[in-house]
Amino acid sequence: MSSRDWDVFCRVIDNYGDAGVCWRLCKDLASRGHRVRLWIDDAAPLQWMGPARAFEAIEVHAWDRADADFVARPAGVVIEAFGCELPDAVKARMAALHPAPQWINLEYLSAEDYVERSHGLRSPQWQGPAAGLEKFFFYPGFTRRTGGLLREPGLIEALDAAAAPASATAWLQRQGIERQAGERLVSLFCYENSALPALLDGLAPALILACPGPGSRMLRALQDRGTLPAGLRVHHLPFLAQDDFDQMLCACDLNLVRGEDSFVRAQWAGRPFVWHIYPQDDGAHEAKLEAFMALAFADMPGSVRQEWQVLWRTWNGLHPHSPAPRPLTVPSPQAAEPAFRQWRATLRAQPDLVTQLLGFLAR
Ligand code: TRH
Repeated sequence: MSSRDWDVFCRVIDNYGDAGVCWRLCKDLASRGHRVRLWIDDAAPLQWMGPARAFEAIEVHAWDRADADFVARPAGVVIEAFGCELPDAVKARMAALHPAPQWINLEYLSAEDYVERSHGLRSPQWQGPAAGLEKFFFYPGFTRRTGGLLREPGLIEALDAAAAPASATAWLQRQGIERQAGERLVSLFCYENSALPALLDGLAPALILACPGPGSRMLRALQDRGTLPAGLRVHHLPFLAQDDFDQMLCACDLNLVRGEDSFVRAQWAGRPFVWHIYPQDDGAHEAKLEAFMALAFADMPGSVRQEWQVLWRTWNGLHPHSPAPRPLTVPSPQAAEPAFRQWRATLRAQPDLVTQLLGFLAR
């Protein structure tokens, strides 16, 4: 596959998922020998997402310089991430070029039915600065008729090596984390979550690795008040580089993840996980959560499916398990591990997102 020129446009709506997904996409493309520019309105999180060497391979530009600085590259590819709406000047420069760059709108991830129907659809531009161009909708997803998931070459092998007990222990030691005998290791990355106290009641004995954010703040408040349930210890983490974040997911027995990118990486880690879906005001997240569970849990043994569905719904405050009963029953991660690994194997059998994107552009 010959290398290409890519321009990835990303606007950070809130949190870190928009930047996190785009940064992983850029790193994946660069690692396959492509030339990549990232236009982003808040590049600060990239500094901790790292690694530093990625900045040698990827040109990072300020979004608000795109009007002045963007030079369309013939036969290049422009990625408009998550419907971020390209600046007019960028569209005009694309339209003025022959051949024009290929234009892809990379969408948010969902397991809902509309994804298969909408993946690859064409959107001709009839008016405005992009008149005459067409863009295509590219939907990541979990099935063969979608654009797949970001999975850089060699990822699963690297994660399996990271999960080996000696590597996991060495990684924990490097972070200054000491696990005591018999403790479950649980990562926590979530939004504000009223079910957290109930979950904590059902988690002991455990060492919680708390990522920065609302979960960590709630735990600190409990610690300050001296009301952390017996048998729980907490290690508050700083922001980790994405590679370290992935390694942490591999080292844990149970991962509580959120949003889009950490949710995908938990699946690649192959450990039992619970997803805190990004809550939407109109409640659209409920159907999105159910669609994912319907797919991912379908082939799990009945008892595993049942227990984990209850936990996932309760963690997301969904009827009929809200408010969460205390203590919340946390099923055995060990018993569920084979089922989550099987789901990973199903996903792994599908081509990854960048491979699919390259195939789509070459069609
Ligand atoms: O930060 P998020 O809540 O982002 C969300 C989602 O993208 C959601 O779909 C979107 O609508 C909303 O933002 C606007 O969760 P997510 O997607 O897991 O992104 C977090 C990123 O940060 C991910 O790339 C992992 C990375 N990360 C690290 O690299 N190190 C860390 O220590 C932590 C806590 C996160």
